[in-house]
Amino acid sequence: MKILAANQNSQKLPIWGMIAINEQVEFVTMNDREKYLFDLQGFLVVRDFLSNTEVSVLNQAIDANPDKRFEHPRADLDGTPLDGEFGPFWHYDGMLTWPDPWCQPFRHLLAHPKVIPYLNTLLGRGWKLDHSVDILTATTGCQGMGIHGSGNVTFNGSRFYAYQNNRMRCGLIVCEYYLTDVNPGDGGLCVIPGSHKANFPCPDDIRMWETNQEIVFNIPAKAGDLVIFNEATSHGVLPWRAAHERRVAFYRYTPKYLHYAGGVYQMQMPEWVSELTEAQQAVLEPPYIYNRPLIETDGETLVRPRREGE
Ligand SMILES: O=C(O)CCC(=O)C(=O)O
Repeated sequence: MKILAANQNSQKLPIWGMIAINEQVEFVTMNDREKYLFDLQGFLVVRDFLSNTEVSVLNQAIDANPDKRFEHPRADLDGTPLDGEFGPFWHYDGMLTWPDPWCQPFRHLLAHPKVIPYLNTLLGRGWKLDHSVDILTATTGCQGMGIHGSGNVTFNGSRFYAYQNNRMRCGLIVCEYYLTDVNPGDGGLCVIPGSHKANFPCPDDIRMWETNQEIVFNIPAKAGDLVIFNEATSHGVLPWRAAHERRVAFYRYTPKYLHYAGGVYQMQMPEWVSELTEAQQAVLEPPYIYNRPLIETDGETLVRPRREGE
């Protein structure tokens, strides 16, 4: 583990754009094309994010734990094109505490070195896992889910999109790792591109995919691709029509000062957390600002500035 005091970070960062936040440090950000696309669309597809080995180890872990699978309740979508035979997904949860070695590939994704520039750019340095990690799977006949997430219609401090002083900021970000292919027309995750900036409410018949289907984009991507979207971007799920199983790993992150998922917050970390790297542990810290451990772009080094970039 390496811990640097603020301002001692003289590491030369090799790639992409750099941005100084509160004049303290420079860090690697998303590149200009990615910033343009995310700002424009409210989501981004990062192709080939995971290696074939990473995808296959994640899938092996899921295959080895069929007893952890449970069905999401079927919603009453009668008469809408979103309906299907089963609920929208089968979930798996608790992956971070699955017995070794099955927990490892999920722990690895918590602070994956390649995801750091994205989370730093969209949330500011210092971000945390929010909600527990989820695996969503679907088989032919799974129903969809209504489009939700309402842009700028009302200010919502927990799921917003803001752009100011050359920085993008989001309240809640979803990193959705595709573990099987999604081809055009298969179904699964859909978005209304640009809706993170919407000022008017989405009409119910669009939310239920009954009209204006042409504005709803079902994101095709390959196993190993990463889709990042803002929870404020209107998104939903289209019924799964492909013969193969849909599988995605769902990691939600919030800025270091925000906690979304409710419940009684426990300040005591469970024992298993001590098995993680210090960077992975930093992602599980509760919301606070002062002296928070921030992860450098190598995915290992921690810095603890008094405050930065909120
Ligand atoms: O299945 C997906 O990709 C999106 C799921 C979703 O939006 C939700 O669970 O709220």
